[in-house]
Amino acid sequence: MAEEQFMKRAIELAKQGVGWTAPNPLVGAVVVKNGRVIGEGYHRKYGELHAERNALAACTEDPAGATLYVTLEPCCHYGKTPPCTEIIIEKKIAKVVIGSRDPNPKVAGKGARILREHGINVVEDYMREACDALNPVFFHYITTKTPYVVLKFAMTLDGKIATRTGASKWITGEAARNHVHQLRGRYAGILAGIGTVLADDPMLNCRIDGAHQPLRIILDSHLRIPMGSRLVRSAKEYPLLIVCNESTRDREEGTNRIQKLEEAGAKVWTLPEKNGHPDLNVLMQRLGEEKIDSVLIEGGGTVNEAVLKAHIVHHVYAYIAPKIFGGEDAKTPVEGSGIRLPQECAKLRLAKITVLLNDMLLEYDVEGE
Ligand code: AOF
Ligand code: ZN
Repeated sequence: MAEEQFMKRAIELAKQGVGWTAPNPLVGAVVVKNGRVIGEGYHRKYGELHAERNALAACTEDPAGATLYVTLEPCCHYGKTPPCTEIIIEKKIAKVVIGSRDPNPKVAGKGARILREHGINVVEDYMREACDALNPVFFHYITTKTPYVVLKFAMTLDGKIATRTGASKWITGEAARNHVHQLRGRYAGILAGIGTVLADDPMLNCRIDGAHQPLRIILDSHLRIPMGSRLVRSAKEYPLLIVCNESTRDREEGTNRIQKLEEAGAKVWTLPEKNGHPDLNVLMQRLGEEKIDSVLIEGGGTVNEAVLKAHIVHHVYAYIAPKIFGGEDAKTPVEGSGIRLPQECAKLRLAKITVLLNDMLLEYDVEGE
């Protein structure tokens, strides 16, 4: 196998951890001796062994003198697990080929240095771009301690998210809708506004067997969420967080509602307000403290406008269906008052185009966020 194949394999292995490693990275590792793979591993779940240790433990023969391909720089700190550098040295690995650099301040170049100090041949930045693509969430979270925020919407070719009567089932086809469930299994939290809840009574869970279930976060300034909604009724089964204004809690009826929601299994956060709604920047800080490293926004136009205005969005998924609804009253992905001048808008860079049967998925990175 060519060298590239070994790192490609490590990347494939890393992906098997999708949804389960948050807020830690996706990492894969392959041990190669005499041109043959003798061990493979990946980071399976937050708090469990790192990829390197799993790969070394899985070796079918003594890895002394072998090369380790790993998608992320090995760690050198005592965290939930002992440093990977230690086991690499102990097992007498001769060469370590690293994809991504680790921006975790506890590692950040020290892992590679320690290996070199022990006479190991270290190659850095090997297929770095492909390895970096595994972990935009981790790279953002470990350096900012706030979640990586992804905005998702589905619209018709003429930019509508519903018809003029508000009907929205369905805009995209089945392949695109399945894709959304994959996203829900990938991100730690999923956020929507109370408007969407009242209009659609959604579940906002991931309907893929065995997938990770995201924390369902509802922006609900005045606690209007019905106790009979599917979200509240399923709160003991799928985690639910309702975010309201501090002033809502301070009213007597608010206190009662919070108590009832908590009894139903939901968590309720009361946050300081900004423009009459929970301050989104404070929310992001709080979610970060709770180890929520990523949030998928499935908001509806009001929430979408609010998150864009708060400059908290890092990536956009826009599904475009081959339909034209028309109608000046038909809703669009971003409501509110909008911006005044073209140069005031967020700068998006086209990152990827995917065809999903008859629909298109356009992905963008938000620059400077
Ligand atoms: C992982 N899995 O395969 C690698 C990681 O809290 P700990 O002890 O699990 O350490 C987490 C840090 O270790 C993480 O932030 C990253 O810098 C480094 N590498 N982490 O969870 C892995 N290789
Ligand atoms: Zn490690």
